[in-house]
Amino acid sequence: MFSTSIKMQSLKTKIAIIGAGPSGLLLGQLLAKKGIDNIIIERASGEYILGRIRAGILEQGLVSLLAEAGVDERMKKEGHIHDGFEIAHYGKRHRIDIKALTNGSTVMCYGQTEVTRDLMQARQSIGATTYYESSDVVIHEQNSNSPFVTFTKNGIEYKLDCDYIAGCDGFHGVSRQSIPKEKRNEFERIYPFGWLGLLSDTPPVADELIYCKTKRGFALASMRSSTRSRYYLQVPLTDKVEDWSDDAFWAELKKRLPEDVAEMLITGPSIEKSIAPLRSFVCEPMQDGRLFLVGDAAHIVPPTGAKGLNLAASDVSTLSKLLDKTYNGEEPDAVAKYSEIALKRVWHAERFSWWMSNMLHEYDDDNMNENETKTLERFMASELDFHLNYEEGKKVIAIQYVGTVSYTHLRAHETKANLV
Ligand code: RFL
Ligand code: PHB
Repeated sequence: MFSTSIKMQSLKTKIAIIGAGPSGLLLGQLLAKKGIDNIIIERASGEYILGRIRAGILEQGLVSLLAEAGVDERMKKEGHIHDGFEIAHYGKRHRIDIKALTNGSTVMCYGQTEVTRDLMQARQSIGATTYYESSDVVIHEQNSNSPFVTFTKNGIEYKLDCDYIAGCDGFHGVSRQSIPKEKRNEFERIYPFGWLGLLSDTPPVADELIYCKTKRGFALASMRSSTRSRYYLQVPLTDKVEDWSDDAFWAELKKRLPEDVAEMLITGPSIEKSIAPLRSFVCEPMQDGRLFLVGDAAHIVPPTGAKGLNLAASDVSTLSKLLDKTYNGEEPDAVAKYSEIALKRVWHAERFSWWMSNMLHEYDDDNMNENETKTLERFMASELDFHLNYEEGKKVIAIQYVGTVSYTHLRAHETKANLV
């Protein structure tokens, strides 16, 4: 039994949110708009969070959600709408015209850093509370009617009483670990390579993203603006960032880009360089009593399909609607459906990201013999032939890239649950 120490400060809110990444901040903002008060507890400083370079591509569902949260003003001015992207297969460029192939859907190129900055500012302007640089965050009694969270900040211990807890604390957070192991069913695939990313203040090499499959490994040419580029290289898991000077990065990238594109590449000093491992991961269920897992706390996708942040936003959308129904008295037990509804979209995005990753990376898997490797290569070559050279195949990529399939699926489940 937990006993409150005399020094402990008591706090109270409706929703305790753990983590001030995009999931936590967006959930906080949407709930505040619905009049549901919440407090965010975050381990890192705001500055540290804004220094992490992550997603760059937002689906229309997320763009609409940012509008609903009232944080889309800067994105509308500074973001770039993309009507398509390219896949280069051993140097041959294929355009996926997402707008034409999906009856008008597009994606928004606007960095996660900027989305987070906009959400932080919006939270500050409504005067909602965030405890940055908190430590020892512990979740208590999520299966009772009075759950609470304890944490420490600046040497002061706090007890936060709440109705519900949203675990928005990413893959390495405490929320998922607070669900007893025997209640969790976890699915995982760790890929035998990582992505080395480089950010530079140089103009992007092309107007649209180019995903490159080459014999030397995968590469991606992406961007943040007309003056800022983001590039990635597939690297072995054993590589360290220190192994890669800027010069070595640019030289390798030039070899992986199609020749005519490489000729246009403008290089410059890196302003950030990091290696991210690739993983597919899902925790089922995404809730335990009054604790809900949201975003990367519940699932991870390899970045190849640009789905992680979009999936996190879809969780946030579903949870905020369910909490609204619960609080406005329409359906007091609505939140019980969260995991079931959210998981439908999760598995669609997991499958798409896994499939794109398999198709576009070079595998050097020690567990396969030479013949198995060659056979797999033939399968992947045929996958690419179908998906890059036939309209039907391109459409399959396009509708999943923009997210319409998974959203249609999610909407069907939300409709069934009376959410829309
Ligand atoms: P985050 O962003 O990890 O935030 C979690 C927050 O929780 C805090 N935290 C704690 N706070 C309190 N107590 C604790 N014990 C805590 N432990 C952790 C952390 O400090 C942090 O602030 O999770 P969130 O909010 O769910 O957001 C998920 C997204 O960040 C992630 O899915 C995307 O970045 C994935 N992703 C992409 N997604 C897209 O939709 N489109 C893309 O183009 C895209 N590109 C990418 C990506 C991820 C990448 N990396 C580095 C993994 C490209 C890359 C390279
Ligand atoms: C990025 O710009 O960081 C980015 C874009 C598309 C992806 C992954 C990452 O698929």
